[in-house]
Amino acid sequence: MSSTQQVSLIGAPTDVGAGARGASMGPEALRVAGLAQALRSHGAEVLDRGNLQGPSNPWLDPVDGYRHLEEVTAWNQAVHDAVYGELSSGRMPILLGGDHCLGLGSISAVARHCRDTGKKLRVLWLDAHADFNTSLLTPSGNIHGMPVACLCGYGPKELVEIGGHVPAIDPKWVRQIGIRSVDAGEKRFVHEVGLEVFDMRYIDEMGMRHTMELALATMDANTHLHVSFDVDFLDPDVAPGVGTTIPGGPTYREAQLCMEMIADTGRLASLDVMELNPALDVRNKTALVAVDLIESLFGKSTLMRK
Ligand code: B3U
Ligand code: MN
Ligand code: MN
Repeated sequence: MSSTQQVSLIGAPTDVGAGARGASMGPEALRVAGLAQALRSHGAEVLDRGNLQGPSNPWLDPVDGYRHLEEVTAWNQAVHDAVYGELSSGRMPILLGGDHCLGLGSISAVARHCRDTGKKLRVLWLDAHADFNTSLLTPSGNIHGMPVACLCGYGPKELVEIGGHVPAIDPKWVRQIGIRSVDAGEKRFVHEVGLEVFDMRYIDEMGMRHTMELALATMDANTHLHVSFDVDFLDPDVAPGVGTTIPGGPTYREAQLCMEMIADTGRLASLDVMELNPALDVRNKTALVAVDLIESLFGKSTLMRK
């Protein structure tokens, strides 16, 4: 790393896009687990910007295929503005979720910044889910199952327009890793759009090393790498504190390798840490694992490397 990383932590304490309550406590659990100190120990200069504010969770049924669309829009607008502001002042935003609907606000801001600066964008979506539902395909109406589709231009006007450019991103810029729960209609749509997905079957057969080599290929010095880390990416044995645990995820070691290989590129420029649900966690174990993995993302390595 040539110069000191200037990192800004942005808390987004909401669960308006989720089907379970509790991700609203995620930012504080990550702070309690020592995220800022851990980043500083790897040479980053860290500012904690505190928490964004937005509407409370009304806990209502979906309307026309969307649950809490108005509240989700308000939170995503706040996230977009905060992330865009940090990037504009040359800092690296780390969004502390909050549920994954906020990946829309975060990545639409990153995409806008890349348009401003002429950078190429690569998005790594680490998740058990593809998050590629639409109002017609969703089984739940929960918008945390829709952010990738919205970013690619498939979603309600108020959401797809948040970054000021529709679509915010091209599906070709995305690599999904760890996927193992996709709804039937969503699956067809993922294929139709041509999203590049490295699902658990692929990781089982080819290994995490080969998977990451492909997911990180064809980046260059002009690439902005964004990682959207849904904590349910991890196997529930390692990370029980999430709203939707899906068995059969990456082990602790596989996840470490994934993070280390991202760090090795030196291109990481923004990050989301999403869906941590302290109400379902065990003694903050999942937050501690997330912090540990983020340390690897910031260059913590064993003696073999440096
Ligand atoms: N695909 C399901 C479940 C889901 C998506 N993301 C999460 N859960 N965390 C849905 O409701 O869209
Ligand atoms: Mn997700
Ligand atoms: Mn997920």
